[in-house]
Amino acid sequence: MVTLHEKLAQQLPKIREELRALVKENASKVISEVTVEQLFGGMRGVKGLICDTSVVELDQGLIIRGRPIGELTERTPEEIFWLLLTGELPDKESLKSLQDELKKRSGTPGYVWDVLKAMPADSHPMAMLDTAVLVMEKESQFRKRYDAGMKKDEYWMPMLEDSLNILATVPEIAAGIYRMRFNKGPRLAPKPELGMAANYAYMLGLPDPKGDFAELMRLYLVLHSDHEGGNVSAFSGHTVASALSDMYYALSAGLNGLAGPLHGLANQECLAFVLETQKKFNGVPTDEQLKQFAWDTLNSGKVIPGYGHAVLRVTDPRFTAFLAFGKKYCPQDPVFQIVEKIFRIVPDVLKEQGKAKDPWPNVDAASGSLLYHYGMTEFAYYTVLFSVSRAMGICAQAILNRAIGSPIVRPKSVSTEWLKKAVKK
Ligand code: HAX
Repeated sequence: MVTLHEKLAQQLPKIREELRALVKENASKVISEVTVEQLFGGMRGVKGLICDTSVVELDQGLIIRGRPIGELTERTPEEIFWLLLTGELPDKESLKSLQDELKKRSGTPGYVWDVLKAMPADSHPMAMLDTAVLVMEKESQFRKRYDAGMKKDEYWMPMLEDSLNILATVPEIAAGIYRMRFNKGPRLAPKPELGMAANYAYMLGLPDPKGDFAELMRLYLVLHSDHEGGNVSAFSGHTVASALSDMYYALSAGLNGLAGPLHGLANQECLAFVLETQKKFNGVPTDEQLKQFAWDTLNSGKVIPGYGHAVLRVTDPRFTAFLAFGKKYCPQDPVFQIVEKIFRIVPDVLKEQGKAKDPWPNVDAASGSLLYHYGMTEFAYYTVLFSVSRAMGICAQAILNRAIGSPIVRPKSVSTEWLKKAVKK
């Protein structure tokens, strides 16, 4: 049995050595170039970052350390965190050691609740979560050790400490926000012995007589855990961490990006779209009705939430996993049936319109309908669930970036005047 700390301590020196040699031998080799379109297009497709936790292939979707996400859907979030960091799945004892670590670190500082209670009652749950993470910055081991003087090779260790402390408390904070923000009654004390997913499901306090909702939470936390390094939340987190800001600053920053409607907030918009469809047609629409509604939505200048992706060009395998869950657990639910029907109708409409490069569903197209089925009807909360999961990826990336001595991020910007001159040459 090895602990996560021991495993990384074994792996990292070799990885560092390999990377140093790789950079030294290939320092001036060109692997990407930037066109003017990319300059104005959110740097789409420009290869300018290293991320080893996961890759997103346009024809396959998320692959965590060489394993397609579709092969990981039976795993627990703790196993995924280990995999993200080490490239391997833990054996039983190692997994238990990680779960014990998280159990030991569970318990949210009282001042977090005081701060959350002081926020306006109609604050967005994401603003509450990001504030809670930031306010815990004073707990940072990285900052303490950095202030005391620490060798660069050791930076990853307190980053791991901070990450474990964060991952041990974030589900409790997130569940507390749900109960507080939506008047669900007092907070429920954590039961960390249940493991991350079932504990989170329990603390949310929704009725779950058969344990299906806990199962959905497990799947949800696995599927959203990481999505390589260039998406808004991962890249924001990475940029902030690169200034040697600690994990609390970096995670809060990353999650602020996740709160945007083109990124993590899309899941709340997706369900709103599905429910709007249901209301308009008084139930599940016919194929023709749905097709017309999709066109009306596009013609009014709106996007179809849950469809399209900056990288993917196939149905997101995470959507496929949620669809399979819905087919197993709630096939008769009309909201889920609308999600299935949208999947049958909308890609052809988007293809016919010809604007979206990817006409297929992304992860957000199905998840909301499943949460809704289990009684979580507060859409504004959905991105918090996403955040609890994505915290694993952002933390894992930050730990590894510290380990390989990632320098401060500082791409060069140019002015439009400069560009005008440059393209004339
Ligand atoms: N409906 C209608 N039009 C769409 C569309 C959709 N679902 N997806 C893309 N388009 C349009 C774009 O608005 C863009 O139009 P303009 O040229 O008029 O600006 C055009 O198609 C080309 O866009 P693209 O290159 O295919 O897509 P981008 O890489 O720019 O953006 C987005 C990717 C996911 C933001 C985009 O597809 C979108 O807005 N989808 C709907 C919102 C959504 O589902 N977001 C969640 C994404 C998953 C995620 O990150 N979760 O965290």
